[in-house]
Amino acid sequence: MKMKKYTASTMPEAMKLIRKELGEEAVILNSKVVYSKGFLGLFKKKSIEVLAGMDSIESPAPILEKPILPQVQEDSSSEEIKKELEDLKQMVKSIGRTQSNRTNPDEMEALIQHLKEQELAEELITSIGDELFVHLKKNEEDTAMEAQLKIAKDQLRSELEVFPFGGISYEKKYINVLGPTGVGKTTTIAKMAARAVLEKKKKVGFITTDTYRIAAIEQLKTYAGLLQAPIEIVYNEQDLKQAMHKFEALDVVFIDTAGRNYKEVKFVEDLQKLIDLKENTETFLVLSSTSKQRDMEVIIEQFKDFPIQKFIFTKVDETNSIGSIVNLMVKYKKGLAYYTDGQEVPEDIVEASLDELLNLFLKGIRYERSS
Ligand SMILES: Nc1nc2c(ncn2[C@@H]2O[C@H](COP(=O)(O)OP(=O)(O)OP(=O)(O)O)[C@@H](O)[C@H]2O)c(=O)[nH]1
Ligand SMILES: [Mg+2]
Repeated sequence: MKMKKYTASTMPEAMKLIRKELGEEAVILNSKVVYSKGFLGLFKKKSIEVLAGMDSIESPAPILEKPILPQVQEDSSSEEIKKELEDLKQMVKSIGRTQSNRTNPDEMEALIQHLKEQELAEELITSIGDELFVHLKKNEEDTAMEAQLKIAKDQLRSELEVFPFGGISYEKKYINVLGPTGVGKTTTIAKMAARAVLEKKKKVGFITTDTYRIAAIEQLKTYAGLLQAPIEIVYNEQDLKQAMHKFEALDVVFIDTAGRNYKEVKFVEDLQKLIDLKENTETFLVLSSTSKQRDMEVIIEQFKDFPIQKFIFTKVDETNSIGSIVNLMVKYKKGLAYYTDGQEVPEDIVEASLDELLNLFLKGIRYERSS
């Protein structure tokens, strides 16, 4: 690939130069705004520096009198080379994006800073930064935060809209709630169950496999009692079968599990045997938004054999940075069912929607519920 740096006072001017020299097939590998020194720091002149590249294979081939290779062979090999070059081009582009070294206009710093404080993944910040950069170059007067927020929102929307949002579908009878110790599984079950009873008029029941601690059973019993819903404690497959039988007439059954043994692979395997995951079950993984992203990734890996449809993030009231919610959804291609924002049952739970998440994410530094 042939590469060359061009300097011009505007982007269109730079593009003109590039097209003239490298032709229509030239690709922009990087661009940045540079300021000339100026007299005593005054009268600084702004210009655009663009790094452009050109695949020599794509330039018009010289016309040969006699083809050197049979036509068919030439076609297939040049196709292969073209494809390789295309891959290479994409690679160069993606390197350029993540290691972006352009000088951002000052106007976008506040928003970029907010995204960093939210601990949004670097690639996502870069993709938003690219959009902001283009916008600010095109409309130099329109630096308003409102316009910038809209761009950031649209960019995040395009990353997230492919994933499912929203709570219990009520299409499956069993709601299997998994997650590490103390993230708020039992509390979140109580909140979801209260909504199912109060808002959806469903007949609910509870199964707990958390047989390690009396307190855990008592905790769920208290919530079940408040909702006048039955609860079954399950120690083995036989118990589970009986509980399922007893709960035949119910609409929704919440399955609570102990968090503390997820580190032990054997327990995860036992649990899988205990609960027939294929049959009529919706599975959520509960994570606390106060955890470190790296730790959450380890947990997600541990649960990779479970058919997790959506995440639930708890404790968003206890953190200032919720970028990890977005990062993990994108990284693991999962939806978002709910997030919870306090200890009060049943109030402190929000059914997730893409708009709600974007508002929450792009709001001021401190969390406040947007509705
Ligand atoms: N601030 C805040 N606290 C929460 C939230 N959700 C749960 N908690 C608290 O977190 C603590 C643990 O909640 P549990 O529901 O017992 O957690 P768990 O995942 O069932 O825990 P184990 O069963 O021990 O694995 C409790 O003190 C809850 O009140 C939330 O959204 N915000
Ligand atoms: Mg619990």
